[in-house]
Amino acid sequence: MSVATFSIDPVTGRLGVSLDGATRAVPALWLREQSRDPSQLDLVSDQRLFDPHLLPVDLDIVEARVDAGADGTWVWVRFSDGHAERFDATELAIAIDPDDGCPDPIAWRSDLGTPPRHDWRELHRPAALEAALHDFLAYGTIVVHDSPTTEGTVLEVAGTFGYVRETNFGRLFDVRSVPRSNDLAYRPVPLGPHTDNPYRVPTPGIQLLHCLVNDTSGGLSTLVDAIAVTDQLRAEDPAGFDLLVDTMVRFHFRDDDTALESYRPIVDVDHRRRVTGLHYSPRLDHLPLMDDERTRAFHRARRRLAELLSDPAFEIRFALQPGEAMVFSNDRVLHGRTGFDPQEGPRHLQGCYIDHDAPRSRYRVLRRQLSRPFARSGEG
Ligand SMILES: O=C(O)CCC(=O)C(=O)O
Repeated sequence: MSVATFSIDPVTGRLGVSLDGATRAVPALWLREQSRDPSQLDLVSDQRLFDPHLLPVDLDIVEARVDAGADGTWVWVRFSDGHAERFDATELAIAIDPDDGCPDPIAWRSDLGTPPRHDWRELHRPAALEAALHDFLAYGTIVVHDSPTTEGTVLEVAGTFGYVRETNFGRLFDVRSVPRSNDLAYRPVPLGPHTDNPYRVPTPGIQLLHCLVNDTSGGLSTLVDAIAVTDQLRAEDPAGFDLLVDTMVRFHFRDDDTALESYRPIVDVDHRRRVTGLHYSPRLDHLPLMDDERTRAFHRARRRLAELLSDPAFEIRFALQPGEAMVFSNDRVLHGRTGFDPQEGPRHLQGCYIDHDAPRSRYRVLRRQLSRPFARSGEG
């Protein structure tokens, strides 16, 4: 990863920044917005004391200097609105290429074997929780083992990582075979890889499934990493990948009390077009009317996505044992299960949802409390 460095152009005297082998001028308006002067920024809340949209559009840098010394490198600037400030070059470099302080995702395939495992009895220890959060953020899934097999434990496990999100299914939902239930998850049928509730806004970020009992020989849990699968899809068919990113699909759910509906793409990407996850549930998606060629191309791409999601090379499959809770990013790690025969004995899981933001926040706070060095993403 290259780090932005600042210099003054010896010919023009303009302040420049070099990044990824190219040097360009630093826009005055951008730099002025970075102000950390106490007259411009409340240092306690880290919130601005001025409205950046009120800066003059023709703002300029009238004088600039880069000073390297024992206390670091500083960029001193005087702006045409009279404001002068000494900026810490390291902080400016971070503003250009921000690091959110969480590990980067690690794409995985079937050779992962099982999700990283963490002992419930240890998670009250900050270092153990930090390690569990690290693995969750990197792999998108962990299994918490040796938790009690009492009803409602899933909420306690969820509370360790974030805040429970209640839905029309309740604060928690029971996954067991119920004839004529309002969701196929509550029948003994196999479930292919899917994300939950793509019809909800926002979709559930993280799902927990906690096993209370499984006396059947089936009902194996399956997980697939959307990042690994879409890496492959993008390499094979970049245009098809783009269609799955750029086509808004309608998802909906209806029962007697609920009517939910959303429009979103099947593949979600971030500002750098890196895949963050999928909205994928082949029982629930409805295409917009597009021209014939685009519709066929979309179908081809979605079919290939489905093949890859079901390819054993990408899937891990395991029996969730009583007392184990599977925690997984609902959009990044698609889940499913093999079918089971309810005549063999009971199978009962309890599930709930939490949002993405709390585990990330807890990880950052724990690292601060444990005095871990601030690491660039991916350095753990
Ligand atoms: O029964 C399971 O293991 C998974 C259930 C499921 O896919 C769900 O509740 O969304």
